[in-house]
Amino acid sequence: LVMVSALFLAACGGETTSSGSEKAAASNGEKQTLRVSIGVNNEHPEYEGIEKFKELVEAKTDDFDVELYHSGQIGDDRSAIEMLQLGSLDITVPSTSPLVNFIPEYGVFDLPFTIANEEVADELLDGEFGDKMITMLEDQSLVGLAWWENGFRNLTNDVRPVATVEDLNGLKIRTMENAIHLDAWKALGANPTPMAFTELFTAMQQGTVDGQENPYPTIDLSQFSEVQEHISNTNHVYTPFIFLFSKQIWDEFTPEQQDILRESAVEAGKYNRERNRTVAKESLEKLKESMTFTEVTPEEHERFQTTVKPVIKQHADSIGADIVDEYLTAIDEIVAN
Ligand code: KDG
Repeated sequence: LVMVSALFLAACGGETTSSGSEKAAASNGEKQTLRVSIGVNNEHPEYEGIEKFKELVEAKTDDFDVELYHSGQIGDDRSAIEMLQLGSLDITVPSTSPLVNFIPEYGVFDLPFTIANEEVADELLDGEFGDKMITMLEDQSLVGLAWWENGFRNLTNDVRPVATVEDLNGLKIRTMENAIHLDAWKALGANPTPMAFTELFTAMQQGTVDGQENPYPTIDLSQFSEVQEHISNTNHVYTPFIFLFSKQIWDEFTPEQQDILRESAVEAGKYNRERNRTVAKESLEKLKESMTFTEVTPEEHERFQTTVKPVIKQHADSIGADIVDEYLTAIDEIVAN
């Protein structure tokens, strides 16, 4: 895939590698190209976020030229993370879930029904707990600059309206490449398959899977209603986006350049969160017009929650019992205050 991506970049006129000498030249007045890759398309609030990042960086310095690539043109989340590790891509903003394949502790964010609302997410991620998770990236040759938002995930499918746990029985659900999501859907009685986001639309179109789960903006703006009939407000998990830089490339920048990049990633992240929340409301309204919307009642939500609870215990060891405890305690403290 790295080779394919390299060819793609060559065809686009981009540079295929970032050598040390080019980086050094950047601080000598030569522009350094920064490529940003995301999996969703250019209508998504995540793309609005990377546009904002580009605007901020380019307004603050002439050192960088920021190039934006959407729709997984360069690669899916997992491949993009690998390219960062190799220093062949500068920036990606993936869901945290595929990161679990590199850093098991990131699995805390995949534990279902643990974050109740966006305020809790913001406090958790922008506080000590979020900072601690960011420090774990370094060993994987990654630098985390900011928490952005993918959001609360909701289920769609093309078979039947889902109002109860029983309605999930046997549904073939695409999950992200993440063992916790996989086991959560198994516990609920569905038949889950992990798959990269870039393959999802075709898989639904061809009936390889019956359904998928994503936040409303992604469902709406990726035109999933063309291939999915039913949507339910399952709200089963909150997925953060994380703004990642290739450590190899990052380490070649001056502290001043690093400050500009970090500040811009944080500010663009605030904008991304704000837009994501507005767009989520608009997208839900649009989806209600093109799909059958089923409300999961509070009682039934509790049944979903009780049914998947064993998955937290099941995965505590693989994630790390201490970090799971810290995560749950941090949330309890936020909720109590
Ligand atoms: O740009 C982000 C996407 O690549 C991906 O993270 C979206 O949540 C997502 C999914 O379902 O894969």
